[in-house]
Amino acid sequence: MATPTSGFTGRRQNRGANLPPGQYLTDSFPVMSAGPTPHVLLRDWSFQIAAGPGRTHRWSWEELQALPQEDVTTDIHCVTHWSKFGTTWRGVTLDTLFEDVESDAEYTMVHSYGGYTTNVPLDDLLDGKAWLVHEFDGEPLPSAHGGPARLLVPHLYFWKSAKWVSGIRMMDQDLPGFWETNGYNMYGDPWREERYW
Ligand SMILES: Nc1nc2c(c(=O)[nH]1)N[C@H]1C(S)=C(S)[C@@H](COP(=O)(O)O)O[C@H]1N2
Ligand SMILES: [Mo]
Repeated sequence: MATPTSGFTGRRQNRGANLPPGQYLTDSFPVMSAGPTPHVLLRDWSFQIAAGPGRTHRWSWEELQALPQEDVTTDIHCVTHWSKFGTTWRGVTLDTLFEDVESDAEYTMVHSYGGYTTNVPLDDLLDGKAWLVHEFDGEPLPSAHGGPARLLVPHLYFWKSAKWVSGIRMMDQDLPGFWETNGYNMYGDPWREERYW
């Protein structure tokens, strides 16, 4: 099983090797939002995976909390060139949420409260590569950073980690989300500097 910790410990001596090209390191945590912060009451909150007609999987806040939780320590990389090392989160791996989802679709659109969208290939959400997180640094995730819950896909640029996430829709073809429509890369690998197209 893949470890939820992406190896922060022991790499500190060689910080440069963990910094993707064109990035600089910051200890602060910038807030990057394309619009106003939506506020969702926990009793109204739900997360759904839409795999097709009649195949929608939905979790309430209580149901999410009842699932196995993982602590994740990972580096994050924003397309605006800042990177932050060793961020700590708590949440549910997408592998758990996709366990009972049956679909042949290879692409997904991630949706947020407030209307933000971003496209991510299904493979990039599975096998220990993505989480639905609701804690940062041992505290409930602040709303500015996507609380009550956001997606965390740390191996891609951080715009793929949708804040205030509301659900995932399976797609047969790769369609652009909000930033991708506005010139950002369809995939967004920081190690290949896939910033724009
Ligand atoms: N819903 C939503 N999610 C979003 C964004 C946004 O504007 N709306 N911005 C993205 C971008 S460009 C980045 S870099 C990160 C920023 O997350 P942060 O504000 O916690 O640093 O969130 C991503 N997720
Ligand atoms: Mo970003």
